[in-house]
Amino acid sequence: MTLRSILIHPDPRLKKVCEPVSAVTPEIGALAEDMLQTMYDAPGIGLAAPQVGVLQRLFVMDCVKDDDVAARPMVLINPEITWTSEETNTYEEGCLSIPDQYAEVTRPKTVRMAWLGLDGKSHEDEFDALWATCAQHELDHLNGTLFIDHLGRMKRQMITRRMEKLKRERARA
Ligand code: K2U
Ligand code: ZN
Repeated sequence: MTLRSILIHPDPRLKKVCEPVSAVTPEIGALAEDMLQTMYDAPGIGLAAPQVGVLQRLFVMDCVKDDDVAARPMVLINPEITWTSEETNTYEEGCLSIPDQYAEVTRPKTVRMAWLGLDGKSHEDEFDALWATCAQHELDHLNGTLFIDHLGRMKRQMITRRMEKLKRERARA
């Protein structure tokens, strides 16, 4: 297991539409394990492959936040939304690629998703509340969309300028 570096916006790799995973190989399994450990270390409740520089369609998530509840790490390969609720939910989102910036994003409250598991089998399940928000946030990443792309232009530009400043400061350090 290796902790991976997380790309920081703006980065062209975060704006690319990722390629489907062609086969669930041991390398994909190792990448998923690295992504889960990188996510827990951040800490975060989701992480998409392009955030660690791998432009393939997979993400990990574990939205269990209560330490007294067993963790529920999930690996979703080639995920697709198969249904969304009419009802929406507004959540103050953040992103590990846009550190310390938060803004409200409205998304469907419940989604059904289909994906390929590390077991090579097809799965389909329904996600609600924070799980639904996280899954949609991660799927956005696979399509080169960041949560700031759901904001107005001024707010998006302000956050992008802050990240450009952060990256300049990190480069000098
Ligand atoms: O993709 C990522 O950058 C990880 C995201 C996932 C996420 C964003 C917004 C809402 C839900 C999930 C986060 O940075 S993980 C950090 C976090 C932790 C608890 C609640 C919200 C965000
Ligand atoms: Zn994110």
